[in-house]
Amino acid sequence: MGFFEKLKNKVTQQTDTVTEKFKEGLTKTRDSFAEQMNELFAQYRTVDEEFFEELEEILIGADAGVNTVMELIDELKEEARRRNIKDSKNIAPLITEKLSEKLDKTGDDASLNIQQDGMTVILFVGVNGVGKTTTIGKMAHSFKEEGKKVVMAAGDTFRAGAIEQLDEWGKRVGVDVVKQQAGSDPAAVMYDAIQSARSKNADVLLCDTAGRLQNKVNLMKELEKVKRVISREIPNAPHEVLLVLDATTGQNAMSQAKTFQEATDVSGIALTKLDGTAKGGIVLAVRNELDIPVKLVGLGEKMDDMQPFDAEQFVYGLFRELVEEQTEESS
Ligand SMILES: Nc1nc2c(ncn2[C@@H]2O[C@H](COP(=O)(O)OP(=O)(O)OP(=O)(O)O)[C@@H](O)[C@H]2O)c(=O)[nH]1
Ligand SMILES: [Mg+2]
Repeated sequence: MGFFEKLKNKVTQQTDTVTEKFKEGLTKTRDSFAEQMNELFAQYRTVDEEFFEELEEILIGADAGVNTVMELIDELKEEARRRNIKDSKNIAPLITEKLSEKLDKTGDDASLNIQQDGMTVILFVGVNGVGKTTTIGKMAHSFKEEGKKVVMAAGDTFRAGAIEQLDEWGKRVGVDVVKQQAGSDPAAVMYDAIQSARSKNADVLLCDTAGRLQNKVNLMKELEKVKRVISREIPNAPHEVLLVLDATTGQNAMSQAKTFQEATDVSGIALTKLDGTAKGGIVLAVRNELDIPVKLVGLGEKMDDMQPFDAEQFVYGLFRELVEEQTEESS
């Protein structure tokens, strides 16, 4: 069985809604990528040096990251030689296979660290505007759908309107929000939130934080303090520190990750706004060039537009026309 058949079998084992979400959310990237790939296949009939150079450019142009792309191209060349692929139209399954391998690199640790006994505390960090509050709202909805009791903590006490924004999400998805006045100490909000979540027997506590303070040093210090308070109240908590990155910001997202990684122990990445970019290759760069797994992807603004990251769904979302075409031909 070829890679396309395997891929199709795997993704169709999941529910159609998941596949549809990835399809919808990746439309911009898929369209742009498909167009460029079609041009590439039309222009270069044989898999030669120029073909690979052009492919390299397409991938780098999609924000897939220079190092990752160079590695990928080397592996492709080697494998194409080994499998004796000469005709460019026969290399598409191999490209998708290698891409999936790269995306799957960190394997199972892409799942969230959910406590079986007791409360799971998840802290969301990231610069302003990346989508922290929205991601928390979406996660609250998804945990609630699973039947879990959720509480949210309004830890962004700095930005005007931040508390109200989380409150709004609380109303929308039907989840309690623990908050204090604007300008209060976020560590105190967290302390309160833990007590309140405990008394409600909550399964999950989702903690919002500020994306901007007077300066970056202050922000990092505040996050550290917030984290310390949480750990003091619940050993091993926070169980996840999710760094939220905006996919539309490309290499900027990469440098933000490095800054946050130095200041706090980031355990995973939520990559938002993939629906807003034609450069979805950023997932590849984030996954390969940072030592942090991508755990969640944001594929739109609605409450059910957040999905656990799934390499196969992602690759299928990008290549589905090709996969459909070629699996139909061969069946
Ligand atoms: N299209 C799209 N928009 C998103 C996504 N996630 C968040 N947004 C939008 O991005 C904007 C900023 O989101 P917020 O959740 O307020 O970002 P934040 O990180 O909390 O920002 P600060 O509170 O200022 O630090 C909002 O307009 C969201 O609707 C996504 O996956 N797709
Ligand atoms: Mg916010």
